[in-house]
Amino acid sequence: MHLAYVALGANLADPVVQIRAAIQALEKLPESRLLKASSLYRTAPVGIHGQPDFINAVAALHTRLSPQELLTALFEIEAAFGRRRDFYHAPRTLDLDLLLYDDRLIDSAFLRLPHPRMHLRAFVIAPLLEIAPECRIPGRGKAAAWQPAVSRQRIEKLVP
Ligand code: PH2
Ligand code: MG
Ligand code: MG
Repeated sequence: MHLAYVALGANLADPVVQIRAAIQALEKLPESRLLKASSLYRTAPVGIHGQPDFINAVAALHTRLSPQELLTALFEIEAAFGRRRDFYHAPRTLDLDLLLYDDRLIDSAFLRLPHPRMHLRAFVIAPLLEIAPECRIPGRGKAAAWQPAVSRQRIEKLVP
């Protein structure tokens, strides 16, 4: 079994409903088991302007899928949720990003691990630390050490 972390994000079409449904979809991934899902967070868009706030969360899974198989399965869930890729950083019904897979480092055209920007995003670091406070990001040290770097990004935990 391998340990993987997935980031969930949405900012279109009732994003709270989308993210809750996406967590249920992760429970049904083949050869995998959902271990934990973080709270939902309302977050200011990072690196994009003039878009609605996002709802974000992070999930931990055990999986027998390879990183590439897992990413392909995540793309299939995005497509099932009506994800369109009209332009780079277009608003989305659902974005599923593979953050970490064991301590693997991968740099291919299809997949980069760890996710290259995860340590710079409060919308990843805060939910990740909620479910995995001791988490380490290969090549970047403890995830908790990046909290100060992202502390100016607006993020609010939703009460369930
Ligand atoms: N995703 C991005 C770019 N910016 N900002 C927030 N708050 N949440 C996201 O999920 C997000 C983003 C690219 O996928
Ligand atoms: Mg993304
Ligand atoms: Mg993505």
